Amino acid sequence: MQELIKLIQEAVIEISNELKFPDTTYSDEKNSSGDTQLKFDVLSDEIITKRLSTSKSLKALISEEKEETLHLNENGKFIVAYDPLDGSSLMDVNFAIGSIFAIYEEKVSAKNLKAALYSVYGARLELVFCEGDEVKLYRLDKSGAFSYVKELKMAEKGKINATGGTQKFWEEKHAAFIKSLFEEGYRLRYSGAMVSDIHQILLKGGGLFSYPATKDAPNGKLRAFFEIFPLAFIIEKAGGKTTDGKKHSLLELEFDKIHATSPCFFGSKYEITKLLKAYNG
Ligand code: AHM
Ligand code: MG
Repeated sequence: MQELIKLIQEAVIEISNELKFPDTTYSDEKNSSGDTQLKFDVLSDEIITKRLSTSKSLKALISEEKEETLHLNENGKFIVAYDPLDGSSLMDVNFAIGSIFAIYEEKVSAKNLKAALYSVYGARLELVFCEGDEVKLYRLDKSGAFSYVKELKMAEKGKINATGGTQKFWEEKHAAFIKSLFEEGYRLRYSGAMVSDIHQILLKGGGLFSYPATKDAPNGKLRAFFEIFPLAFIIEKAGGKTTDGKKHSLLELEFDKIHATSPCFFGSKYEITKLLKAYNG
C-alpha cells in the first residue's frame, strides 16, 4: 500500500508540473461516459498508468479514461480506480482541478476500499489522503515533497451549498430542498470540479455538495468507483455523511459496471439528515 501511495504522489507531482504549460485542446476521442477527451485527460491517464503499473502489488487499474479494466499482476493485492483529471471542462478557464484515487483490496466494492486520495491542482498542489480513520491534508513544499499540514474534520453543519446538475431538469423535491437551504442562509459555491468543490467544503468545515438524479440523467452523472466512493470515504472518515437520496451512506451502494453512475450527496450531518427527510418524508 505504501508503495502505491508513493507512486500516486509522484504521478500527481508530474501532472501538476505538466499543467504549468499544458496543451488545452481536445483530442478526437470520446471516453466511456461519452465525454470528448482533452489531450490533457489522455496525458494525465498515461502518467498515472505509467507510474502505478510498476508496482507488483497492483492487480488492475480502472480509469475514467479507459473503456476496460487494465489487468496487471494476477497475484497483486490492490486495484486502483482513478479519475485522472476531475473537472477537466475547467482546463480552459484555469480553475482548480484534480485527480481522484480509490485503492480497493482484491475486488472493486465500497466494502473493500482501503484508502482514498485526491489532489488539487490549484494555486498550489495539495493532496488529501485517508487510510484508517484520519483525513490528512498535505501540501507540496519548496523541497518538492509533500508536507503534512493538518487533519481535516467536518463540522456538524456548514454554510456552503454546492449544487450540481441541470436545474431545469431537477425533480421538484430536490429544487424545494435546495431552495430551503438558501432560505436558511447557505451561500452558493459551485465551480464544476467536484474535487475542488468538496475540498472547499472539507477545508471550511462543512456544507453540501449535491449531484442529483435529473430528468435528463436519472442515474446522475458522477461515477461510483473513481469519483463517488473515494470522496464518500474521505467525507465520512472526516465526520461527514453521504447518501444517494435513499441509503444512509453512499458506501452501501453496489454496482457491476466499472463506469456506473449514481445520484450523490456529500455533506455535514445536518444537511444530509435534512436531505433524507426532504426526499423520503
Ligand atoms: P469530469 O471527471 O469529466 O471532469 O466530470 C466530473 C465533473 C465533476 O467534477 C463536477 O462536479 C461535474 O462533472 C460537473 O458537471 P456539470 O457541468 O454538469 O455541473
Ligand atoms: Mg471526474
